[in-house]
Formats: sequence, C-alpha cells, structure tokens
Amino acid sequence: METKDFDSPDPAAWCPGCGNFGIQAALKTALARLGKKPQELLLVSGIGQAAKMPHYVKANFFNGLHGRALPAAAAAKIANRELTVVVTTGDGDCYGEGGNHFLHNIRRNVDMTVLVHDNQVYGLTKGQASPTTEQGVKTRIQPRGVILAPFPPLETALALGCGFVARGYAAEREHLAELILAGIAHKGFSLIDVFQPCVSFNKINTYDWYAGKVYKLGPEHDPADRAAALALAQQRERLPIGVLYSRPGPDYGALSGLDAMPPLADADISSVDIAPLLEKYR
Ligand SMILES: Cc1ncc(C[n+]2csc(CCOP(=O)(O)OP(=O)(O)O)c2C)c(N)n1
Repeated sequence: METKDFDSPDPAAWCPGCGNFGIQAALKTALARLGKKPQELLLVSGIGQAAKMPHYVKANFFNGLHGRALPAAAAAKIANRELTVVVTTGDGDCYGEGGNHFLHNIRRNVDMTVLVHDNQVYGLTKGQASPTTEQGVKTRIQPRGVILAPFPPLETALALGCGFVARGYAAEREHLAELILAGIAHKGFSLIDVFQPCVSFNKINTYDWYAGKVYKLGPEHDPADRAAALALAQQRERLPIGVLYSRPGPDYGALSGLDAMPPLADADISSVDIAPLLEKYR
C-alpha cells in the first residue's frame, strides 16, 4: 500500500502549521507500511480538532461523542476482531471528558492503538486549559493562570499496568510512524501520547520550545523495565520520545474467552426470533 491509498477527498480544516498535519502524515505512512486496505481499518474519534482526523484519512470511521471514543472503539473491536482499530483523540477528549473511559479501557485491555494529540489545550473550543495544561498558564478563561497540576497520562497508564506506553512528537513524523506501527503490533491497549504544537492557542509549547527539550530514547533503555519507564515519564526538563514501556500480556479477547468464539460480526442471526423480546418491551 502507499500513503495515497489513504488520502481522503476532504481537505483538512486545521490551521496552517498545526501539529495535526504531522500526525496525519505519520498515520498514513504507518498504515501504508502495515499493508492493510482502508476497509480493514477502523478509525474512531470523539469530538475536537484531533477527532477530525478520521475525516481526513481514508478508512472506515466512527465519530462519536466528546470523550466517548474508547468505548465505541472497544465495542467495534470486540464485535469484529479482524479490524485494526486506531483511536485519534485529544488531551481534553481522552484525559478530561473521557477520563473514566481512559482508566477503565486500560484495565480492559482491548486490542487498539490510541493516539492522543496532546496539544495541552482545548483547541476546537478556542484555547481553554485542558487536563495537560501546565500549572500557571494563562488562558482567556484562566486569566490568573491554571491552578491545578497537570494530569500525567504516561505515569497513569504505567500505574494501571498498560502494556504499551509511548510518546511521540508531531514534528518527528518518521519516528511517530514507527511508534504507531509498534502500537498496532502490540496486542492490547497501546497508548501513544503525541506532543502536538497548537499554533493558534498554545503560545508556550511551540515547535521551538519542543526543539530544545525533546530527545529520542536509544537502545540503552529497556522497554520491559517499568520502573525505568516511570522515571522517564517523570522527566520534565528534557522530554523523552519513543517506547517507554512494552510488555506482552493477555488482552481482553484472551481474558474473556472471546478469542475462542467466532466474532459477533460473523454470527448468523437469521434464525433468531426477536418477536418475543419486542413484545416484552412494547
Ligand atoms: C460533553 C461535552 N462537553 C464539552 C463539549 C465542547 N467541546 C467540544 S471539543 C472540546 C475540547 C476539545 O479539546 P481536545 O479534546 O483537547 O481536542 P483539540 O480540539 O485540542 O484537538 C470541548 C470542550 C462537548 N462537545 N461535549
């Protein structure tokens, strides 16, 4: 497959320079390398600028409610295990409105890859603080600065036992494409938090700001070492990107016994009589 096989006819309605373009390019590169056809892929999102991604990449897609991408993705994967399921979500969508789903879908461990476009701001609604906005940052509705400490997604995922925890950067497209492929290859819930400059509403975490802080993890880091991964996730002065933690384990399909059954999507329901049920709830 080639990246053009995943081109959508719809032009992207993002600001020029938006980090979403880098994530889009990385995602298409990863999908082309994966070698599956658009109809074998499902992109799932909630609401936000990040959540528009499935409109701009050719594949099946489900665009649901704000914060509710993960349960929809889990249900689709459980019903049709043939699908490669990728969630594209924002830091507000995933860690704020969808925070409860984030926690429990890590525990549930359904096989999906979750790309969080972490621009540290609510972009679509024009710049309010999100769960990952740094303390003290002033916005139009937090004029005296954000009071709370930011939500730590990587530490949280590690504490919950997530089997694949990675961080990418929108400007490192090739690196991010390989992270996405590694996330898809991991069987279970794969988290990739992606630093994404928001050129309109985040004037702090700019491309220049990241250039001085981001560095790539090298072979000296052992991704099976959870304590080392936690120490990396806690770094604040320099910001590591790469696979912080990766360890195989049973996913929901194995834990629940569903792997031994035919997928729901293939079930023959032609002989099921639903008339008594309809009568019961009439
Ligand atoms: C339940 C609910 N609450 C609030 C909103 C309004 N809303 C839509 S998008 C959004 C923020 C999106 O921010 P984020 O998920 O970080 O994505 P971004 O736009 O920055 O990519 C909000 C608050 C909504 N649509 N539904």
